[in-house]
Amino acid sequence: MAAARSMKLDVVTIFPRMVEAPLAEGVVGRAIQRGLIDVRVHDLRAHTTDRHRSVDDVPFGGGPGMVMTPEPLFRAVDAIARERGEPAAVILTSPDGRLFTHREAERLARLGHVVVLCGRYEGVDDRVRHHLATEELSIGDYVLSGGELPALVIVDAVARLIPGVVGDEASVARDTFARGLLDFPQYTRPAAFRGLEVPPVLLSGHHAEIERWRRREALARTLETRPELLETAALDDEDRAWLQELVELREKGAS
Ligand code: 4GX
Repeated sequence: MAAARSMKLDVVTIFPRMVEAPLAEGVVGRAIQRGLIDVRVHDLRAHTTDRHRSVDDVPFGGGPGMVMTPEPLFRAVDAIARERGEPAAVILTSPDGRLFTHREAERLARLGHVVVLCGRYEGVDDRVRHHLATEELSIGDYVLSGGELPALVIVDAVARLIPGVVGDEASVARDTFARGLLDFPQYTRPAAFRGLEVPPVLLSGHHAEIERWRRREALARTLETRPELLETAALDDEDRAWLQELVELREKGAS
């Protein structure tokens, strides 16, 4: 059988060290060492042509702040395409993008080669958005000082979905957003800690009961903190009956 070609990821940034250091640690660091993912970080300034290596300029029409200039970004992607092959997607990280979700991570993990452009300053020249980026993604509704953390978030979430990156495939499939529900509570030893005891069912050895308890806890947590997830989660009749019970209990408690 042909060896699986590892997923290629390229990150373009004016702060390469800010991206490189986190990538060297943990699950992602190990995946890179093992050749399961091939991540390169590119210094945008290496693709400038002027004496000052500038990557930004004042906005046409006036206004505060600076805008990332198109030339270095286009040149960086051209160089990546030459050295690494044509990417399947060029992502611009920006608060104006579509929300990056687990579903988006699953889609990107199937692409084979993805470039992430880290925006800085007030943003990028709109010709980058229209003619270089193939998509624009936001990691959430808050304002960061640059696209480097979003790029790391995207690389991390995508890397975990590449076969072999996370040791236990079953645990990836069981993850919160893969299942559509929040996680059930986890405990480890000791069984009693400063007088706080682990739920007895977990020590009972009754696997069916443990599964039922976990399912119920996951449903209760989801109802409490992320009720909108229940609209799209796969629920059976027993789940619905338990949720109904929780809602009734809550109504009694409130009155
Ligand atoms: N999820 N930021 C990007 C500059 C910028 C603005 C517009 C391109 C277009 C963010 C987020 C985020 C702050 C990174 C503004 N670049 N990115 N930067 N939230 O807040 O992705």
